[in-house]
Amino acid sequence: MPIKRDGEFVTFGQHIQQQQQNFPQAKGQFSWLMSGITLATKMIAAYVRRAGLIDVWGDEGSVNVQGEAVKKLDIIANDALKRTLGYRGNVGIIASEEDNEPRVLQDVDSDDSYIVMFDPLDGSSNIDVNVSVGTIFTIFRNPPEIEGAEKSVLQPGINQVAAGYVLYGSSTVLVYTCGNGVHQFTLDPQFGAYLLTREDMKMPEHAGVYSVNEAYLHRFPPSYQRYLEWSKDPEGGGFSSRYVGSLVADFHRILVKGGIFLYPPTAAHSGGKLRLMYECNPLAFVAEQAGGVALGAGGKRVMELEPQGIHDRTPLVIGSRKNVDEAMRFLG
Ligand code: AHM
Ligand code: MG
Repeated sequence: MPIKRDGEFVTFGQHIQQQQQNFPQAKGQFSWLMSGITLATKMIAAYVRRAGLIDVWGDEGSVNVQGEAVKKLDIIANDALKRTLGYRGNVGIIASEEDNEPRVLQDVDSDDSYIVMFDPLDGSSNIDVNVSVGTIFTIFRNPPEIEGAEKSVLQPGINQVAAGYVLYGSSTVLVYTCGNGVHQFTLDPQFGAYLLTREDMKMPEHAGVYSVNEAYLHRFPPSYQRYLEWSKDPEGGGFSSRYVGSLVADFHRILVKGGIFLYPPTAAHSGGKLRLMYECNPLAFVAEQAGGVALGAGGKRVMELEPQGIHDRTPLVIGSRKNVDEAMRFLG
């Protein structure tokens, strides 16, 4: 049930405004930017709900910068975000996992300019089979002293101002943090509004569940193989397993129920498959704010990795604090 304050439901817009009161550095313009993201995700949710009824299944026919087949819905989601953010005067630069380069929307003329980066439709290979997909976003300040979009966006995750995701699942939920806890909103299709349904979420400290594409086991480094062997050994961890193949869905389950998600280096992706800027940084910010841990290349904290390029990838180990500590006894 939605959480009520003074007998009233709390919408996402109201929540952001209340958060801003606690952050003198966050100006009113920030909620205007966030409303661009919520509008786009409501549009995407509407398309996802009608998949199969309208022509959004299947490949669009091209290959993106990541070398993956572009789905029709990837394009729709990417365009929706670019259009809604394009109208927000305080969004200086946008960068999408689907596009080759970041795009400058406005030149920086104040210290109230932001960079928005997003994975418009995460897990899009699941769309044709009615499995959950998501949108991941992160927001940085647009530093006036740096010239050039590529240089401006190459910031470590610790600089994130806000981050989150929308999961188009059995219901549509939006989870976000701006460094003051993690909050969840559920889209009420009748009102067309995101209503607060979980406040100050905390990830359980440990759970006996791992999430990994285990079909690649023999292509993982031996340390990961040993950890996974221990995890399922009834004399070891005695874990169960869940894997959706949409990062947002796999992560959301861990946020709510605890456990660990791993995307190790593989023979095909020796540096990891998941994208540092569009996927790992935003989820790491959410995980840490909920009391969890996120480690990337070299076992380092994801949010301290220095990006060399906007499409950098990293291995990822993310989840409950004690699960990650346990895993690092094998991986460290
Ligand atoms: P996408 O952003 O192109 O959809 O790719 C990322 C997805 C993640 O959602 C998911 O965790 C991963 O790829 C699954 O990869 P695999 O099929 O190798 O298990
Ligand atoms: Mg993705």
